[in-house]
Amino acid sequence: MTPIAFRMKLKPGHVAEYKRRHDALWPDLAAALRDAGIYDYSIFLDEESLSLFAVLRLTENNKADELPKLPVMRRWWDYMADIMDVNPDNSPVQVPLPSMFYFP
Ligand code: RM4
Repeated sequence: MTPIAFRMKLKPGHVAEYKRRHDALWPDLAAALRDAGIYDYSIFLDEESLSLFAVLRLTENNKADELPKLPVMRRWWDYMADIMDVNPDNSPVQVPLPSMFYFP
């Protein structure tokens, strides 16, 4: 499937901590992402704006819509809420990014 992308936002002063937490991604979260059909998932940082650009692919019959219901996803979002812009339920504020170019 073609990649999809969205933008999130890091709070100031937490670049190293954001990287550290993702370098140590919980194995049960990695398994949940994989089981939901997510693969080839990257997050890039714009150091100037602190925007985080997530790019990922989804398998054809993915269950990504069900991820927010999983306790491990909720635990991760609670854990990340101190260093990212989040919604009232601690899910990250995500802005979809429409594709403008694709060179497979
Ligand atoms: C991000 C954010 C996303 C999650 C990744 C692994 O910081 O919490 O929702 O998919 O981590």
